[in-house]
Amino acid sequence: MSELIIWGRANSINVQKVLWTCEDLSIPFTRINAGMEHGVNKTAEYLSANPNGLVPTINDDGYLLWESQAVMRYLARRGSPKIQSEPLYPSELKSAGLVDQWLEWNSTFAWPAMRPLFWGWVRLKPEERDLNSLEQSRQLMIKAFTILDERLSTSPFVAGGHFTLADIPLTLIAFRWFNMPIERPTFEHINRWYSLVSARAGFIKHCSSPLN
Ligand SMILES: N[C@@H](CCC(=O)N[C@@H](CS)C(=O)NCC(=O)O)C(=O)O
Repeated sequence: MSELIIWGRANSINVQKVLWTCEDLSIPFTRINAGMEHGVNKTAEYLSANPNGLVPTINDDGYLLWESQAVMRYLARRGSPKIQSEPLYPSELKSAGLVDQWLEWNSTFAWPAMRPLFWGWVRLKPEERDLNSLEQSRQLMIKAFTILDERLSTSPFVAGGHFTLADIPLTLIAFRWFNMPIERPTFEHINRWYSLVSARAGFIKHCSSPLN
């Protein structure tokens, strides 16, 4: 069986979700740069693997898959060479349902709330910034983090008592939140959780470089 291939630039939040998942599962991989300044993702070859022309895409011994959170679930179900006493994606129905709930919430609420703020501060030139849209995005993030903080006031991790896939995208959003020059209210429970999740090897190795 050949090594897992991950296409995607290392500074992409969606690629980082997959890299961190691999680290937690001890899955070896080769990453090929694609996207933005690296190109590749609009070539005919890439588009035949992922017609969206977005990253990440994986090739697992000929099996092609895209959509970062589908890839995370696939890898967690595919299993790990290491025994997992606290599975990233639990098989028990209700525990898995909670992981799915928060992953969906990340895709439909938290990341859409954060994206304009992130792009505005990190990827756009000062003269390109729309300050109203940045403020709207910051307010939506306060709403999202109020919901997350309430959840974390009664649950050690996002989907329950241990670290799961659901913690990964939300940690990446929190990292962006804490590293932009914005005004931030204090979220006590998010702070407690963030100090734990941001100390994990997968985050430190693949997700903690300065934002760019
Ligand atoms: N829903 C998709 C979104 C993928 C996506 O938007 N990827 C961005 C990077 S975070 C991308 O490919 N942008 C174009 C580029 O990098 O050239 C997923 O979760 O995989």
